[in-house]
Amino acid sequence: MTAASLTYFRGRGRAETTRWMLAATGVDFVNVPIDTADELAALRASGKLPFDQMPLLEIDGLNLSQSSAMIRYLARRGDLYGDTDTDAMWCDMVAGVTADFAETALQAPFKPSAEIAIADLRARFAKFGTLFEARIKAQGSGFCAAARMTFADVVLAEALSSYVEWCPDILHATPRLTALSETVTGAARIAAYLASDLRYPKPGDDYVIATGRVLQRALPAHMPDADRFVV
Ligand SMILES: N[C@@H](CCC(=O)N[C@@H](CS)C(=O)NCC(=O)O)C(=O)O
Repeated sequence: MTAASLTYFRGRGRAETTRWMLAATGVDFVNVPIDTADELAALRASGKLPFDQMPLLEIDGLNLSQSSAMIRYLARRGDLYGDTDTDAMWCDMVAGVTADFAETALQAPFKPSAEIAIADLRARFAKFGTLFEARIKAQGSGFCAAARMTFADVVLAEALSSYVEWCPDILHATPRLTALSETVTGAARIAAYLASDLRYPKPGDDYVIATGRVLQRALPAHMPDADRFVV
């Protein structure tokens, strides 16, 4: 029996940290893709979206909104929030800055060119990469928030995976980040997720166009007929 379902565009986006956390905590799930404005309207009419936004995570009889709430719910449920209040505080701090850091990767496919996206990612990594490295060193466990893996490591590794997809050499001077990333992506459940059909590919123009079609909003200005879905 499926334990959870995750409703979102047919792609990674703001649902991807939740997918990694579902995998990390051993929850079977299905992706429920929303491909059209009518499907989104029906979802909104269902009353399952308290703030009208996707992603939607259905689990344990609950309808969860906000990816930050999803990852924390799963962290508590799956014992990935550390062991002490101090661990939890570090989890929240690192997960918070990781969300800021990840935003550049989320925006990358919407940029006018790969060169611009890569320049943005490199600039963002130049700001945060050594700070993450220092945090892992200070923690002393090889992880970023506690003596064992937490959800902060999972979401950090998820963000790094996107940076590496765009900039394969970007971790070359940050050995602790590299090791953390390898530990998380090598964990059996996450490795199985990444190799599965549940894992969507690196987002490209098709994904950007799909988000515009579903949300009926303008595409990035560099795209032809950018207002094609605006009603
Ligand atoms: N902070 C939220 C952002 C959710 C969000 O912006 N979702 C977009 C799609 S990626 C959406 O549903 N937009 C439609 C709307 O806001 O009405 C999260 O991480 O879950």
